[in-house]
Amino acid sequence: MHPTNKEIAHILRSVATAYELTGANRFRIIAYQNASDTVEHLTQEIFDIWQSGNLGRVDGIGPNISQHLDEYFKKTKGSYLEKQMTKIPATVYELMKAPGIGPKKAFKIVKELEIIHVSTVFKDVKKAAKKNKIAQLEGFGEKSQEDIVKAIDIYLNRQQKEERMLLPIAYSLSQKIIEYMKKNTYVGKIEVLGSLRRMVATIGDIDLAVVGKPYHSKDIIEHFISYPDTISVEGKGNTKATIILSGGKHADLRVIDKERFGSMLQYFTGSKAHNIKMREYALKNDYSLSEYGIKEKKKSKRERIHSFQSEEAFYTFLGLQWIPPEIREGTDEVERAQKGTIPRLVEPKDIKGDFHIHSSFNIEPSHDRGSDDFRKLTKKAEDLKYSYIAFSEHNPSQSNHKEQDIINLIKKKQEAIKQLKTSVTCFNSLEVDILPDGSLALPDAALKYLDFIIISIHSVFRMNKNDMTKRILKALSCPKVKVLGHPTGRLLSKREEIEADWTMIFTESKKRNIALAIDAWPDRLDLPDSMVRLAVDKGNLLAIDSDAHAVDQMENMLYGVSVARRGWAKKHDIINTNSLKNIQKWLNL
Ligand code: DGT
Ligand code: CA
Ligand code: CA
Ligand code: ZN
Repeated sequence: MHPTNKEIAHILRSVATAYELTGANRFRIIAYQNASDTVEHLTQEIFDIWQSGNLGRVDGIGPNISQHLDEYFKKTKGSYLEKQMTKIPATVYELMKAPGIGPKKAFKIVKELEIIHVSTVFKDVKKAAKKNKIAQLEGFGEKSQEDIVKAIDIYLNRQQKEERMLLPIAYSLSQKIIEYMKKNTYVGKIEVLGSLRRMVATIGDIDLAVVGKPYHSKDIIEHFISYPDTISVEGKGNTKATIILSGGKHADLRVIDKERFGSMLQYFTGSKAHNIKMREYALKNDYSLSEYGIKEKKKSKRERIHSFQSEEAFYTFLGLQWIPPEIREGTDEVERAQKGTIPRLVEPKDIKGDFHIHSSFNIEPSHDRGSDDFRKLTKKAEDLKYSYIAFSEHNPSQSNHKEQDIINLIKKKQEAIKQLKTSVTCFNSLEVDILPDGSLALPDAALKYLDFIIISIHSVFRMNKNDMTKRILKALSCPKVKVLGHPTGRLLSKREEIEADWTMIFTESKKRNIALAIDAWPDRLDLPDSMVRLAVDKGNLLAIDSDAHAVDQMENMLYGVSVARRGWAKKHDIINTNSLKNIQKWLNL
């Protein structure tokens, strides 16, 4: 059983906590906290990285921690990490999962109230609070007791949502299973179904369909349940099975013969809402739908089931245009397919550039820096056949620099970009913080050395709707702004969207020819798909940005394209499908 990124991140954070409570060196604590953050945000499994011998290459994990992880992965008895963790009761770590309950508070509560069972720690703390026992602890009080109960409720609520996987994690997991399944000679075509095929931002379980002869299906199912990462088999029939993988994720597999593959694919791709709309539509034409195909509801005794090899044939039979999986969400796609007005949605190959890449160039930024240099990033852009990219690091921190320092840094970056030898045009940009009052964290005098800027909110996410709207509108008024970065600020299952008047913001962005970002970072996917659709209907420009902080992350563009497709975006809605010439015009260069 392999430990997941979430588990490793938790262990590293726990060690940081143990250090903190035992009064260790501050840098040590920070190193473990950073390593935990890094692991949590990896788009690959840390275990896989370790297995391929590349642990040393992960930025944010130093040689020491890397060695301790190696020991841990090798399952050495009494490994360093485990030893450190056990210095503190396990209930402390568990309680700290609730937002705002820090190590010291957690430790005190657990110790004074003698809470020893990890599995019931939240229940026990809430019970104690009911009896007013926490308020009576030294350094606590009524208010902090209330806050603790609130924090626990938020955590428990969130936990349900967190059981879903982020799209890229589910996607790469499904690719691994597919690769494994192909080793069985009876396995024909294989496809993902369900939310994964529709490229939903978070995935509940993985659904797969395999083409196989009925008399081979037992063999195929046996092969599936022998998948190496299986911890248990939940259901096993002749043509389908469910396995539970380490980390508790489920995968479903169905076997079907070639002749009925299309109908099955359609049925289990969903969504449920789409299938309901389809059923209603079919009924009007006296058909009923099932996973096996389309049944004619004739008065005669002999019923006929039409089955389909391909999905296209299935939709065509019903007089419908084929509907891309990403928009099968039960909005108006069935009506549109009937009229034949489903548009050609934007595709990965339409993308000609990326405006949001964080390089390692030391602009002395306010937030995290990227880990790869201009050369590596441009090389990757060439591989992706891009025409242009923009280096958009976070703005230099304002507290540590005078205005002239900032200008000098930007000029220095501009020079460095000019020296690059590449066929890809590189723009000099920055991702500039929108401060709480709507001003930008960059002096006006610095703007003329930049080709354009992206503006984003990175702090003070909680604000009333009115003030937040004003804040963003004010920021949009700066003439160098060309992209509004990750507009809603959401982090999937971690942070809610900000509250703002999006109609006003979209109107203003449109007026100013500013693109709304679709940030492709795995736990952002921001704008969310439903808001993309609103923006598309309104005629707003959109920019699909990788927000890459490392070369490989430039490939996350794929997930941004999926969000765009789920929002019904066509090629011309997306600014970075344009030729370099059009882009230069848009940037007034
Ligand atoms: P998920 O797994 O929560 O991310 O979402 P889905 O859409 O993958 O849902 P899932 O795995 O429960 O089912 C896959 C698809 O199968 C679903 O989108 C619709 C289709 N389907 C058709 N009939 C049924 C049914 O009776 N029950 C369920 N659960 N799904 C059905
Ligand atoms: Ca599913
Ligand atoms: Ca399923
Ligand atoms: Zn950002």
